[in-house]
Amino acid sequence: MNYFLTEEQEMIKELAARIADEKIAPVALEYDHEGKFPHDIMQYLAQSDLCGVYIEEKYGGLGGGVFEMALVVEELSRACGGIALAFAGTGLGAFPIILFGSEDQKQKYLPDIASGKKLAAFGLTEADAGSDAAGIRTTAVLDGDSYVLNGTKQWITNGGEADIYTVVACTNRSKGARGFSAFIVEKGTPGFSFGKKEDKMGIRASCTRELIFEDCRIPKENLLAREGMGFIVAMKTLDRTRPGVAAQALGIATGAFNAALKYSRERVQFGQTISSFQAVQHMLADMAIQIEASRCLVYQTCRHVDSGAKDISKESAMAKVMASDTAMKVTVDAVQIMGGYGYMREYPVEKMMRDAKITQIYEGTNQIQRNVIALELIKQASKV
Ligand code: COS
Repeated sequence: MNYFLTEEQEMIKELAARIADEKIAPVALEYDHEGKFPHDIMQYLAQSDLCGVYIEEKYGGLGGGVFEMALVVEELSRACGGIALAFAGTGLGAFPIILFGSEDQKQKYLPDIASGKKLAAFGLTEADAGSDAAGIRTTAVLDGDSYVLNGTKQWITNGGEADIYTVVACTNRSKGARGFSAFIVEKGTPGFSFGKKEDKMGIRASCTRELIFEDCRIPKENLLAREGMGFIVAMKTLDRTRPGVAAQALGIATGAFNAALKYSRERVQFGQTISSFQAVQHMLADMAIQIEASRCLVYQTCRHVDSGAKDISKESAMAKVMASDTAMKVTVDAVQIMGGYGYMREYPVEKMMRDAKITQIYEGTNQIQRNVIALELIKQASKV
């Protein structure tokens, strides 16, 4: 299918594809089994100028947007959804600064992210605040020229590996969702430490840790936007990064499909390759249909978001649901086509099936996405 990418987008996609095939695919299983963080792959991305594809040129990026970020995430995820997350998680941490940072904050933080010198992370989730993002308990209290942070963020992608954290905390509990504020916190700030590295089902090359704030004093200038804007910062960020999760799911699905197709043309049973059996052919056809339909929605959603459209929550949620449900279905079917080999840890599809699962869960479960979609549909209908 011709997606009419610009010359620059084609170049970005090809560069990312080359890194995926030459650098990631050969080590994906090792990194997964050992839970190894991909510092070396991030170096390759940095050398190829891909770390800043979604950052404005004046801050050292390539000047693209959500679409360019998604193209990189998709290609990397084809080889390993976990390794791709070091890049995508940095995007999630960077978007609050891109969207709401002051000129000084952008000048200070974005060039290092764009060059790949520093990784970023986003801290919203807490033990008792997952889907209910407004349930966060971490506090930030203004004291002179500093905010003092106390609380613990849970399951933070790139936790411990990132240098720059955008964190949402409560500055006025009585105001509910309007009582939150977002901050930039640098690694190494006294009172800021990390919990244990989580042992996960999938995306094991990605590092997931707690962020612990104990009387952590950060300069007042590290407030993003204004006090009380933290929930909006989080929601508007997620509206722009959920297509990235969709792209990750799309990449994982594509990787699994490619492996299953290749295997079906090599595996001989009853004297013929299993690709000659209609039962297998129909599975392959269904997988391809779902992947292509997801790609159409993900790419068009990215374009819609990058166009500056105001209403993007519904489309962004739709892309995430569609692509992540597809990734789960396609990876399960890839394991089925590959049978006993598919189930073994020395073949890649077992890992892809484990990696796919998180895309239905993080950055808002698919149940939450369906809530967002339905509420938006009802809101739009009531305007007619
Ligand atoms: N863009 C701009 N503003 C938004 C918004 C969006 N996408 N979504 C909500 N808001 C605004 C609302 O308009 C409302 O503003 P007012 O106070 O002016 O009315 C405010 O934010 C609160 O919104 P709402 O009442 O809808 O908040 P809820 O507590 O009901 O939560 C959901 C809404 C469930 C959508 C939100 O909590 C959510 O996205 N949860 C999932 C969180 C998530 O993705 N976690 C993963 C962590 S990051 S890996």
